[in-house]
Amino acid sequence: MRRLTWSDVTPQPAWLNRRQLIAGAAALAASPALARIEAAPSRYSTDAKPTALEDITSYNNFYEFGTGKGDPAKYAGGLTVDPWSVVIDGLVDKPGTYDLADVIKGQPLEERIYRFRCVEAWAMVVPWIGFELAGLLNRVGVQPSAKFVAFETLVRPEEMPGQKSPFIDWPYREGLRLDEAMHPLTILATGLYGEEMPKQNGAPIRLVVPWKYGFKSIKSIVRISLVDKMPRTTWNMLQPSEYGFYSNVNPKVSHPRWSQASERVIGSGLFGGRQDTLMFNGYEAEVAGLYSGMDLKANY
Ligand SMILES: Nc1nc2c(c(=O)[nH]1)N[C@H]1C(S)=C(S)[C@@H](COP(=O)(O)O)O[C@H]1N2
Ligand SMILES: [Mo]
Repeated sequence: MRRLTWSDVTPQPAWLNRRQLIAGAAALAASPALARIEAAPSRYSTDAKPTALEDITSYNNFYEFGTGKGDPAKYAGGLTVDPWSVVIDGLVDKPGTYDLADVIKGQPLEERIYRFRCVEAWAMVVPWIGFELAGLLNRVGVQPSAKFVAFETLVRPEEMPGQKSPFIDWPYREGLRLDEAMHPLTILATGLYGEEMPKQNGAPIRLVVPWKYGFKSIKSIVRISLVDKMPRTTWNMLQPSEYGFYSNVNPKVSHPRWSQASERVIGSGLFGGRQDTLMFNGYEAEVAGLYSGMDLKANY
């Protein structure tokens, strides 16, 4: 049986233009109906089995659409993702408002099959399509005084019903230290399972930082700012004692209200389906060096 892809559940006209943009006209011309996003496989991909598309697109955290796991799939369909632009500002040589096509232009798309670990202690494996954030940052020219990268999600309460709640001081914000942002594992994802990004997963462009808890991987990005001070971030603003700026996956540092030593595998059924949490979510060999000499308990 053919694997169900996003195009099976999205009416074709809705994704055709976007695919043209993301995949390029050539790929589209070759096979109009069946074209997938052209993306090279990556040596950074895990060989763990990807979570089913149905689970990846129905069990979500995207508080702009509500706090329930099913709310994003229910309400994100109304989000307009075309046109879309991203402001890149702060300590960069080429600040500006970039159309999405321009953000993606020239960046080599890869399939990155990454482990994905929410701070709530559930885990998935997601076959993202994206490109290294470093590629974009190098293109706009990071100035030597920049130390951090700050990200913001769209604010559009007419289309994002969850934004009517003042629970979060919108926009949703996230941030990385510059070396974390420049790390080759850090990507901007524009799709998954070989198709354009489902809206509930952060269309049209989101961050993915696989060694950190999922809330760092901010969705539907409209602003990227290079700054010299550690930026304010949404979950840290809400509950600083529970959610640190770093939020690296760490089985030895418990959340104040639950252990992080093991995780529930999404899609593995109601019973069982737990596995040990891996240091840096399994990316220790690649990223531990970013934190050498740092106390990971103090810098949670
Ligand atoms: N803008 C925005 N980005 C967000 C969130 C959110 O509520 N709003 N939730 C975060 C959390 S807690 C997780 S676990 C992941 C979930 O991504 P997924 O739904 O694609 O699995 O998105 C993160 N990015
Ligand atoms: Mo999360």
